[in-house]
Amino acid sequence: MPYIGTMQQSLFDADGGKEALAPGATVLRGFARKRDVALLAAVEEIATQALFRHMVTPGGFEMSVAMTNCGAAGWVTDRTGYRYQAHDPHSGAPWPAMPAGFLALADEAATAAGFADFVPDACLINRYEPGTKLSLHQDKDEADYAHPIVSVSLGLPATFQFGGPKRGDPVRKVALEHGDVVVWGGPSRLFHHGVLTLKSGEHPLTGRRRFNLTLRKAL
Ligand code: MD3
Ligand code: FE
Repeated sequence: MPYIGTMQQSLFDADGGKEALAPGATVLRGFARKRDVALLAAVEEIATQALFRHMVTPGGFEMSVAMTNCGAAGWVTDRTGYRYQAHDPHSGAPWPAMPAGFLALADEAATAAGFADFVPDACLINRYEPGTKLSLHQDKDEADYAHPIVSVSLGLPATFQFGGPKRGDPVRKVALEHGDVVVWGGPSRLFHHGVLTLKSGEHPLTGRRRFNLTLRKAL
């Protein structure tokens, strides 16, 4: 077995394994767990420069999930629409740089799920508190859907829901816990998905919060 293959296998032995959710969609249970403290420290540092905020949808509703970004491009929404932009609209400054640890985790997870050479340029950071949710939607503001999306869950557990290419397609529920990583690509890249209302709880590293890092190649 080549060295890289052996290394991936040992990573799977150390964490919870790999589950196929749908064609192109893979859950890597516990894949980010051994880096949880460093990932959360990086989120905290990013949030000192680009504050978490509740953005407004084009329809005029304030999102219950608080968001910030790092990387060359950040996802934003306001009354004029959804888009990626290089500057934080709150401060006017460029988004904080993507930490090297985010890039490494994204590439390792994508590789483990069968997507080579994934180099994200955008990381949306979502912060959930009990009572908050993310309604069913598609991620379609990126330039090229051939790239996968890597999602990292930290803190309180959540129930993730995902459907299919059409809004009315049946929806499946998946429990996502601290350290779980999901890679979405190929046929499932444009599937509808969302997060059910977060239940209250207490996590030793994040308290009453869940963070989700969504690593994307947006530009
Ligand atoms: C399925 N975030 O920020 S990540 C989002 O947990 C978003 O905060 C959720 O959906 C969260 O847009 C879920 C999981 C995810 C991300 C992208 C997908 C699932 C996806 C793209 C296609 C299909
Ligand atoms: Fe999404």
